[in-house]
Amino acid sequence: MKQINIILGLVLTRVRLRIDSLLCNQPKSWLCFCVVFAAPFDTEVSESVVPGLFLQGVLSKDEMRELEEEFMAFVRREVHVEGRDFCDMSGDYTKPIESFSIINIMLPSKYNPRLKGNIYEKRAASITEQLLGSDMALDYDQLLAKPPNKPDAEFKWHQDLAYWPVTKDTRTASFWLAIDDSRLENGCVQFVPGSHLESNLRHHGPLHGDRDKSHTLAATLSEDDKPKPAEIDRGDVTVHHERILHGSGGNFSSTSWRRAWVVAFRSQETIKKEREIGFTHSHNDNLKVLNEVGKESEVIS
Ligand SMILES: O=C(O)CCC(=O)C(=O)O
Ligand SMILES: [Fe+2]
Repeated sequence: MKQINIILGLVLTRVRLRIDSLLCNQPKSWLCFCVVFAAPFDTEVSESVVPGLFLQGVLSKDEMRELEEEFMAFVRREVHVEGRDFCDMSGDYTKPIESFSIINIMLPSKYNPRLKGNIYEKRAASITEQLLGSDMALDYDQLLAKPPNKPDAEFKWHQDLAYWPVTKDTRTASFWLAIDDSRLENGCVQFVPGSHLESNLRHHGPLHGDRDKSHTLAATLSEDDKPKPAEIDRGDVTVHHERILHGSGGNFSSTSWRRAWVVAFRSQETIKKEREIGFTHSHNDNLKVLNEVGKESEVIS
């Protein structure tokens, strides 16, 4: 039984994870996206609800209020975000900001350096170190917001690695922090269990035919794919693998936003390789670089 320590304010809370069978024989499947469930130390561990690592109450109510305030300053456009780093993941770059369905802000801590090393990032870094080792670092952060009444706020099915240049060391811990209770109705993320074990990435194509028109890539589900919704509460976190197939539906709620703060950790070596070729996770990166992503046949080593 592996235990993960999460420093919650001054209190050290131990989270006992059912990952004894996970950090096992297969180096790449450090998370088996089938039976993983985390619960506060004394709580009974039950069977899987989320096909990924699920950590409850990673941020306290007070911490969430502060993070939400920082988040909304971006949504209200009080923080300058350059060009395509403020975009709509469900539409193309010509869509007017007022009608965005998935407001996507890339690299918030680049645009607001005060966010660097915030409490969420620190906690996620500590969890990552315990899962994957000490050579990991923050590669990028991202804010995603679906306002209420946005049935078209669909984040297309994808594997994260298909969005990135493929490096020799692909290890990633992607943290998805729920700012709102996240449900099917408001467009929670859904994961396809087991898809991270496939030997090849699925085919992904640009949603609008051309990465200069929108950043979004899309894969299609096969009949055998059985997505599972990750319905988690405000302050909870999921951690996912770079090869797991995932996406999310529209926001059909008339009252609730569906907001998430993503921080992704990768090896320092991989981050260095990405930067060397000009890949920074900014949507303003050179198109030549963006057109080369997801090619497993051209591993950068
Ligand atoms: O928030 C979503 O709907 C998708 C998020 C996602 O793709 C990710 O965190 O990798
Ligand atoms: Fe993703």
